[in-house]
Amino acid sequence: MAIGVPPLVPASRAAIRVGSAILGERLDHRQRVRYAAWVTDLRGRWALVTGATSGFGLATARAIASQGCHVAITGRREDRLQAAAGEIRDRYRVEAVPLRFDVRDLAQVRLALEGASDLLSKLDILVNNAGLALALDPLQAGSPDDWDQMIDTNVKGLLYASRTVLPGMVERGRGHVVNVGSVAGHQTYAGGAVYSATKYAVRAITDALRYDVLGKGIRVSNVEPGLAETEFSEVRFKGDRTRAKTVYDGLTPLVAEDVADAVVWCLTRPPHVNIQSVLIMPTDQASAHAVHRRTK
Ligand code: NDP
Ligand code: 8X3
Repeated sequence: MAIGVPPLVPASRAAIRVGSAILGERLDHRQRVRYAAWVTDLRGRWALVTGATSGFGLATARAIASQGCHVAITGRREDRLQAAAGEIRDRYRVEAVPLRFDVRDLAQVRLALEGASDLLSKLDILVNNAGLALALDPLQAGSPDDWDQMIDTNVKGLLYASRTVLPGMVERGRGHVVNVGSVAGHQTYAGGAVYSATKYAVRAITDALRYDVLGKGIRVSNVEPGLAETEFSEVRFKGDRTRAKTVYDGLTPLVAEDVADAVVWCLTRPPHVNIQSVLIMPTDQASAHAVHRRTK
């Protein structure tokens, strides 16, 4: 599905009724059959995307905004947040609210989200994307500080944002939580013990949340990419750009827009469809361990 393509809108009154009550709407069998091709309309809705100062988060915020959805975007880098919010407003003519906070700090998460006027009372979409990997050391030589940062960001940060946003969704009986997992949440690799553990945890939390909100009109998805060229490897190797580049040597990795496309696809399925998981890999990658690299 191409980003920015307007949704297919059946013209009947019944269709408009369905479309006006997206995300969590219950349809009878006849409606489900009739509107199997109906896509959820994001126009006028509100989404929160964490980690939107670069990579998947920024591309996802843009892609969601291109569908007419207002966005609240988060990250720690104020200059990037302001620039992204300004660009999204100008380009897509939607509201874009920059919220600077560290997802590792529950007090900051709550203060930012509860303090953003009536944001929590209107959020239909939460994309839990903020995250990182640090280093590729074997566990016996690993840095406990790196472990803390990965666990605190990828697992606890996701929990903090979800805990703050979900009560409003439950109250309204609708919503969609999209977590960003990884192929590393299915397979481990050398030097990836803790990063993998965090993404296995994301998968477990996503699956368990589906039970917690069952019957409450809330969809829960896990978008799980393989190798994608963003700032991810630069962060992993602590600013060493040369080493970061070697991760993608000789292969064609995913770009952030590929992942954003998958997120938008999950969000825009008909209301009765919950995409539980999308494992999205480069064609040059068969698994965490099998990558095809062309020699020069
Ligand atoms: P980037 O480094 O480009 O983006 C990471 C984003 O997370 C940034 O916006 C960053 O913002 C934010 N972030 C990191 N730490 C914190 C924090 N403590 N508080 C708030 N925001 C934070 O990487 P990607 O876009 O590639 O990564 C996004 C997600 O995708 C991560 O969860 C990653 O694990 C996952 N992933 C990445 C893959 C890849 O190959 N690239 C593959 C599979 C999954 P700021 O620095 O401004 O705070
Ligand atoms: C990021 C992809 O292969 O570095 O989640 O774990 S990988």
